[in-house]
Amino acid sequence: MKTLSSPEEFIERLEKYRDFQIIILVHINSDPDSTASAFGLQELLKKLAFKDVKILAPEGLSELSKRIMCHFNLDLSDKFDANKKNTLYIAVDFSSSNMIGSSYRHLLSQPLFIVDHHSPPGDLTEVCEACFIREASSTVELITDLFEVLDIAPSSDIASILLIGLAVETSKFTRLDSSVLNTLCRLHSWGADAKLVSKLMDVKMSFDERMARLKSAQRMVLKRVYSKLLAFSYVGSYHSSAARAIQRLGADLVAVATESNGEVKVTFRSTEEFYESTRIDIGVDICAPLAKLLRGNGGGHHTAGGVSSSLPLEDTLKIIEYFVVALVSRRLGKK
Ligand SMILES: [Mn+2]
Repeated sequence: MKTLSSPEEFIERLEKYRDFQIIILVHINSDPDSTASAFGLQELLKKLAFKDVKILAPEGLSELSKRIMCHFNLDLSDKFDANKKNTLYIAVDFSSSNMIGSSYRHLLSQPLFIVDHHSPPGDLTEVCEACFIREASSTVELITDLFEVLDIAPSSDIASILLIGLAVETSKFTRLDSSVLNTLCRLHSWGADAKLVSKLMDVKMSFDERMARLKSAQRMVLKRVYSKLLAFSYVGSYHSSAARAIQRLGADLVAVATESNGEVKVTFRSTEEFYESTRIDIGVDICAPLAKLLRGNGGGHHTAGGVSSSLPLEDTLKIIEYFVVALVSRRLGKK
């Protein structure tokens, strides 16, 4: 693995690929962090006079990402040649191969760069040419770092898009730290339009999403371990949204599973308070070991993450519940 923590080095490595076709890849159901980071990076590379820089969203964008693109009149219709010899891929906001559908994984055998904020780093970091990875609230923060070190200002539209990505990833700045604040100041100085955050983020939830949230609450298994409330559930779709909903109901940690096209996925969330009092990092302590147990992939950061599982939904849920309850009991039992 060639992990680079410095943005300067990352840019330096890119120089070698100046004459390549560069394709920025976003993850499945690209969220505003991934989408904003891709457009930010595309603009930065164009300003650095890289000529051929395109964005590829192999498996679509989230509803909110679509809204952002529509508002700014952006599209992803750029034609690119998947067989072109000299192609460099840059994965933004993911470093695990399960974040891109199996029919596109072959693309990753080409030279690959990664910009990502998830930990622990995923399997793609083993095969990439270079990766700029640091723990941060969002990939937007890392893209902002790149503009900053190069002393290049993004357009005000890109600054606004990055701001929305940051707002979504920090739940409208409820997870605020000095690094987020610093990024906010920079985006503000580049002309980001703060009013757009509420305008674009306040989307009425669809009937199906509300149904999924309510069903997940209805099916929830609740466990109390010392003073912690742990919730486990499953839904047919919108599992991330359902996890957020159960967290808002009052759970300290929540896991919601879903099964689609024969693949089982689980999303985890915990509160900042849960992390502070248990030091259980969802990415490191839950998703990474569970990925092995479930023969899948996984990753995340300290209060959010996900795993895929090769086991049936019911077995997956049992293992997760057992694993998480035991982990929390051990951590808190020692205190
Ligand atoms: Mn992200």
